[in-house]
Amino acid sequence: MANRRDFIKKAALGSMGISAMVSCKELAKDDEKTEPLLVKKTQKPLIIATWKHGLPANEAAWKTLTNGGTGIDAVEAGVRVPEGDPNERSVGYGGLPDREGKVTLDACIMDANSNCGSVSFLQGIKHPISVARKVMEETPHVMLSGEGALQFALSQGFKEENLLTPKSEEDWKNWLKKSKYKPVINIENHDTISMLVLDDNGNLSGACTTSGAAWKMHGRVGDSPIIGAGLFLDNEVGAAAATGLGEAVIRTAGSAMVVEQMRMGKSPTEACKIIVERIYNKHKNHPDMEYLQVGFIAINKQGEHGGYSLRSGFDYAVYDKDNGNRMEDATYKMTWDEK
Ligand code: SD4
Repeated sequence: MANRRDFIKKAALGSMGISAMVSCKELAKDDEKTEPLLVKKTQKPLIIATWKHGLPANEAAWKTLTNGGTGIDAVEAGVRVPEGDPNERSVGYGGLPDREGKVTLDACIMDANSNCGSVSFLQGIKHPISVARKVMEETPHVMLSGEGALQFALSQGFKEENLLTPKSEEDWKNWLKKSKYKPVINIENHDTISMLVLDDNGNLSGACTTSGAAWKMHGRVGDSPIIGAGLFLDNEVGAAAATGLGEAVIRTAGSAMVVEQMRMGKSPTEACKIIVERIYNKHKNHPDMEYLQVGFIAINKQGEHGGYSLRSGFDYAVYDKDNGNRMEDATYKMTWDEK
């Protein structure tokens, strides 16, 4: 544990030399597990996105921004990359299905004016994020679900298609043999993409999209389409997004709370850490604890970014002008061996 933490610390310190501005802050001294959390500041624009599929997603978002697109154009273009990739088994086309073999998708999007749109339990549409954007721009509502979301998507010209790839179908049939439900995040390759952008004008945008927990009950909706849970931003303060077990993030209004911590002056990493600690405290005696993983990413208006997860293994992609596109390890509370 110490070694990995040292590694993370050193890796982060190593990047200090090339970062535009970096400072170091200590958190509460009474927390033995606390490590110095770096405040990483970069030039605008800045894009961050969860997990390794964040790298190609960031590329697409960066291209959109630098070709004159808005922050919303960028986050939509970015997360559409893993949505359309059949090899990404946790987002959009090729995502692992529920226990009935249906791929059901959740997504949401939010702009700097607090406009937002969301779809949940949507089936048969490859790019739920683009439907969420249409909900935001073309309807008086924030959220459409299930059959209604599908009807709306079709009315907007989206094409219905089979999202269950042969590989996902095979995995589902194998799972059916035991039918054991255990949504182990970042082990079962079950990773939502959440993306946050701070554009050249200092405005924030965010998007989040997923096929949700593999083998979930039919009809289950996670945190990812819920504004305030899977994604939240306040253009006066900052933006945050979640990955991990959605039930735990919903129970704690996770992303909204991270933004509120930043409003109270915490750095993005500190803010994420405080809410992860809260989730841990509320779940340490909960049956979900055995496989619980939750991670947050956050950026603030000053161009600082950070991430923090309950358990090891969470990383996120960061793209800025100075350092290009790269992965950063999130700091974490505990390893998978720790209770
Ligand atoms: C969900 N939060 O549906 C999503 C899943 C996820 O990394 O983020 N996995 O609960």
